[in-house]
Amino acid sequence: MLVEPAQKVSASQADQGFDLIGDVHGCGDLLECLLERMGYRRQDGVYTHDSRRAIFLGDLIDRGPHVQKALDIVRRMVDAGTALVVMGNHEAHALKQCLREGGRDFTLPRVGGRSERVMHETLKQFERAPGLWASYLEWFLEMPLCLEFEHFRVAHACWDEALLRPFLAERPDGRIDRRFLLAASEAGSPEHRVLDRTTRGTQLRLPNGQMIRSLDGARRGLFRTHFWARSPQTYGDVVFQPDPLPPEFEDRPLRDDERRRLVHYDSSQRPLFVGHYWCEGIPSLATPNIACLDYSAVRGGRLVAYRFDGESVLDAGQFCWVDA
Ligand SMILES: [Mn+2]
Repeated sequence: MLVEPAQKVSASQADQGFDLIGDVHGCGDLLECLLERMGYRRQDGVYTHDSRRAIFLGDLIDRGPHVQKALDIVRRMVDAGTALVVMGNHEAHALKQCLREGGRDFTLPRVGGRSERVMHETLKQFERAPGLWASYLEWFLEMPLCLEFEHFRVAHACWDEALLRPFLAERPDGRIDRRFLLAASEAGSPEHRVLDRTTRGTQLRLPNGQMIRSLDGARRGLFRTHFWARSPQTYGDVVFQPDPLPPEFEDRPLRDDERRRLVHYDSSQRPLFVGHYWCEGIPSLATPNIACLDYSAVRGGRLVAYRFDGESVLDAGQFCWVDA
């Protein structure tokens, strides 16, 4: 797999543009349409562009009808060096559920909560190819948690410098391993903090056991928060998800302990690309240096890319997408 140590690109590679692609979630057909729209052509079974490379922001699997196809496209590209990929929370979840300690024991998890049901639907698509699923699990474990280039950064959900700097000092290629994964299954461990923060971002719990009914029918006591408000005062200043907060909570002041748990990615930092947040509508920039590329393709939204040419101020004209 082509991930350079410390994710540094050589001079020749730095001349290329990068096409950053949001959560695919098993929408293999849609992914083909997007790649073709951006000028990628299939050569010897691999989507290739003359002068650009793709970077997938994670969450290739789950929810969609063509998980195998999506994985096949992306793994071929990564193996051939025409794409890079970072791990999403869904790949991390699959690893935790299926990849047991000590090696090659791949097992179906029990059907439990909502995320297990989602994963079971994915595993059904591999019912006749358990060896193939096992090989993809091994591949998920090779995915770096983040990528850092001279002119931009990539993570599935959040770049928390305070956590990622020491992590990258220890693991310059951004990858984890079985030992790390096992340690990360213990809530509150340093490994858990890095994996959870990077693939799932920050969330806050609504007070008094209040629940949000989200668009997929689930009830949640947590809401997803973003990381670019300079001095957020209220829940409404940091909420980042399609499900609105109950109106009485929009103006609720953040407590000090809640504010301390939030992450801030400063506007002076190099551009950052994330997926994860189920955005809707016409793609737009979160800030001039942050773009979220998850536009809910698997829920009938759009599969979105940003065509990055090294600019330090992002440009909404660089979005490219296909409608689901
Ligand atoms: Mn996702």
